[in-house]
Amino acid sequence: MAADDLPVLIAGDVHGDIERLFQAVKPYPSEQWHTVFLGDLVDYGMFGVGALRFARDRPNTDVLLGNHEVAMLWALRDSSRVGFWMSIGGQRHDLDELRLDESLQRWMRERPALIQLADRTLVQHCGNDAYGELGSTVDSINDRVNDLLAKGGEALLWELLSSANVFETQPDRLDRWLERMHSRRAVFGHKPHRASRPMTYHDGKAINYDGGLSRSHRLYQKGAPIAASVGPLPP
Ligand SMILES: [Mn+2]
Repeated sequence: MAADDLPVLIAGDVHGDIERLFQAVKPYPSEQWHTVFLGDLVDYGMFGVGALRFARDRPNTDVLLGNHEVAMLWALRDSSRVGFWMSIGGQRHDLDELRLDESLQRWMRERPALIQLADRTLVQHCGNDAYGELGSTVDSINDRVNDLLAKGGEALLWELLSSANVFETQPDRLDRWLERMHSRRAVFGHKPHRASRPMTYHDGKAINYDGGLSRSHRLYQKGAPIAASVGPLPP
């Protein structure tokens, strides 16, 4: 957890591209920034577990759960899910690595699905209000998420965290969600936008930081700038 007085750096979906991640955070020393990862550090690229460990060990950093972390944990617990997980970019060597590291498994299962910053920014993986099916506050939703991951409830969590981004095109739904969560804007990743900077919608009430960082992602577009995925949160 980080001090509230640091400026906030948001890092969108990394998907195993640790080389571009290192490059992206280099201008932002960890002691000067509160870093928030939006989840989906794993899959597609070769260094998913490496990216998770890097994020875990970076000072002043929060890491949210993405649908890909849930799919990986599901595959870890239930081997019948390995094929599905590999079909969405899962790397078998990463699963083997995670299997050997129980403290990393525990840490993953304890991650929040969403957090609220001091300036009432709500930070989450997908741009969708499906989280609300799990509770009525940030804390109660995260408690339920952690409970599901502790007790074999990955199916429900996978479904919710895989929900399509809707805030870009449904401002009324975004407004209802923000009101319900007592927040002023939502920041998310999950689906690559095609802008050169994090993509802002509805007068800044919704911001997508998934700029398609990973060169291994099926939707990677050559030349996608790093600053589309990793950058300071505007005031
Ligand atoms: Mn993703």
